[in-house]
Amino acid sequence: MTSAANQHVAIEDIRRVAHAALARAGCDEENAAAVAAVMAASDRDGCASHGLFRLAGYLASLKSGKVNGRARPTLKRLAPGVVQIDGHGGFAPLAMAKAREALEPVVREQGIAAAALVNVHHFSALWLDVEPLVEKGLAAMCFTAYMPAVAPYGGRKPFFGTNPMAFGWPREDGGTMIFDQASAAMARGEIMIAARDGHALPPGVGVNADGQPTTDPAAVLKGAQLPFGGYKGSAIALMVELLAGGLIGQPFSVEAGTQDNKDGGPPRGGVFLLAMDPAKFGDPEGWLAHCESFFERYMALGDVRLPGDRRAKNRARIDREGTELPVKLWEDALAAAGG
Ligand code: NDP
Ligand code: PYC
Repeated sequence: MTSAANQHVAIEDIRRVAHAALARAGCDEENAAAVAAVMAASDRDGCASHGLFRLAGYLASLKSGKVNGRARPTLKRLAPGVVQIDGHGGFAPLAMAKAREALEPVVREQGIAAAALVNVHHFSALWLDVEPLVEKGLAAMCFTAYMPAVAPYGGRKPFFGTNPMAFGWPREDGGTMIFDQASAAMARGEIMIAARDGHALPPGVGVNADGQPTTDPAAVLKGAQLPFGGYKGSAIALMVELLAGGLIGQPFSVEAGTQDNKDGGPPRGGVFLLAMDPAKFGDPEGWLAHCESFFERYMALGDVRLPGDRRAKNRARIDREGTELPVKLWEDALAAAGG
């Protein structure tokens, strides 16, 4: 049912309007198509925090000149199993596509390979980055840093980015198991939506500017987010900084925050993508059936589900039925697209 403040919109219309708005703000056709596709896919899978909600940030970064909407990523082989994709200051989706294309044959031959994406602006959900590889039977992991948003365990001031990681495992018949999670207790986009909609946060998501625990999303956005799971999530956030920053010669979140012009869009930084061919790790004939039997035993536990199952269910339904967007969000997008 459509609520008074919401508008029912088809996913194809989200993609089309986002594409037109990006093109109008300076993206060339290829970049506009790639970025619009990731926003539409997020709304399609029920991840509003990385869907059309992000259009304003993408447009702001084009308008401020921080991001080059016409950038063409280039590729360099750094080592037999390592490719570097330079995004030349563009949004990440085209560079991600080039990275996956370059990695696949190397992984099939060597069993494992990694891509270092540099000078990109990443603003999307990460399952989209690994899913095309996982659908082709490869396991893949992806990591990126952000700007200071999360206090390390024991601290009270932002230092880590929200630092997401995705891990994807291939299932039979081209299926996937993909988890994709911020190392913050909650993605910043979810907190921004809670602030917009006037919802309180669950306890443990963040602290205010004085370092005091709060469930007020606006206060957390001015204060600091907390890692998930205390010191364990804090350690994951630390690892993401080192993989997506230190390892590949890209800024840590604290550095990206200093360099960023604060236009509301994504900072410039790196993405680390690792892919593996399970058929090359010692059980070439048996790994798939072995893992499927593991998933069967997991599901037989009863009150459990696999990560990604909610998205998969959303995808089938929202693709068919469309989604609800706040009227203002949709009207702003239409206006940005030229009406
Ligand atoms: P969530 O906490 O909503 O979900 C994290 C993962 O846990 C998902 O894979 C989800 O699967 C799974 N999950 C949730 N509930 C269960 C359950 N009951 N049983 C099993 N698995 C479960 O995500 P976050 O808020 O941490 O992140 C949201 C998005 O924000 C991500 O897509 C992330 O990539 C993006 N992000 C992007 C950043 C960037 O810099 N580009 C920075 C930070 C976040 P399912 O989806 O099926 O529910
Ligand atoms: O939701 O934390 C977030 C986020 C940061 C960059 C893109 N999304």
